[in-house]
Amino acid sequence: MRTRMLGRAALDESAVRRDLDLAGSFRYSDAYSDYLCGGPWRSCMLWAPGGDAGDGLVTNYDHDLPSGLTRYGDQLTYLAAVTERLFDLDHLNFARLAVISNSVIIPHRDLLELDEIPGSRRNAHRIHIPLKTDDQCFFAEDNLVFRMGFGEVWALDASREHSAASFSSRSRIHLVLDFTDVPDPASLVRLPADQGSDPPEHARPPLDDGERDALLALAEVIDRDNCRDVLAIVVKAHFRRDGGAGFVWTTMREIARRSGDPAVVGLVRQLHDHFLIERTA
Ligand code: YCP
Ligand code: CO
Repeated sequence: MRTRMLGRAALDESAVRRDLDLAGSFRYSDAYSDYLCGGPWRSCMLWAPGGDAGDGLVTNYDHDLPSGLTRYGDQLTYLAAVTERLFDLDHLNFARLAVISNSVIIPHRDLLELDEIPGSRRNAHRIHIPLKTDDQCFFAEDNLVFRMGFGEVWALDASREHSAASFSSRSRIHLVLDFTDVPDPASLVRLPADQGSDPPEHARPPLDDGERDALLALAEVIDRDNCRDVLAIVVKAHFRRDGGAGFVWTTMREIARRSGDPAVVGLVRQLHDHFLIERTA
């Protein structure tokens, strides 16, 4: 499956703003912030297995329990009503607010750490609805970069390589929902089927040879201490220039190789494997 826009949630902007103002006083988790370079990934559970907001790490919830509204979700009456109106709550595991600003997400695949959870209970389908965003916020799936607009309902394939960027100091806030597996994911959402569309590409100029050489010259400065800083530069470049399929991790591996430093080669391999291939938590 590829990421698709399923339709629009027809949100009342002032009602959303009221809920988000209130949510400003909630306690957020910094779980998963190691996926980012820059500001943290802050999240707040509105629905979760057992109904407790918990610590935000999906693997720390008892997936045998039915999902319930948390004490935070309970206060956001408009967003809770929208969620109930639009989605099949029987298969909802988590609904959370996810907030980023001035940050990029390292290209990764999700769900890798959920192997231990029984197939029928673990997250399998993800939906994003932007509640606050701007034109300096981008999402990327493989080598496609696009924007998600306010109120749009996006079905993501989180098992594909994806990434996001906020080049803005204003908070980007998405409602992110995770559902268990069902034969037909379209059945999770109550929206007219004909509203859907593929992501409209945000066209980036091709990365030219000079720019590529400049990035590869980071081999001269990369070390164990600044490896993630170099990764941040390469991920940011991915949102501004089209460097071709697999650009971020190919470039990182080549920078590491050219550095001639086995510690850097090992660290980049470890990061790559953690974000794309295998992880336990
Ligand atoms: C995402 N994946 O792709 C999230 C961010 C880590 C897991 C945090 O939006
Ligand atoms: Co992800």
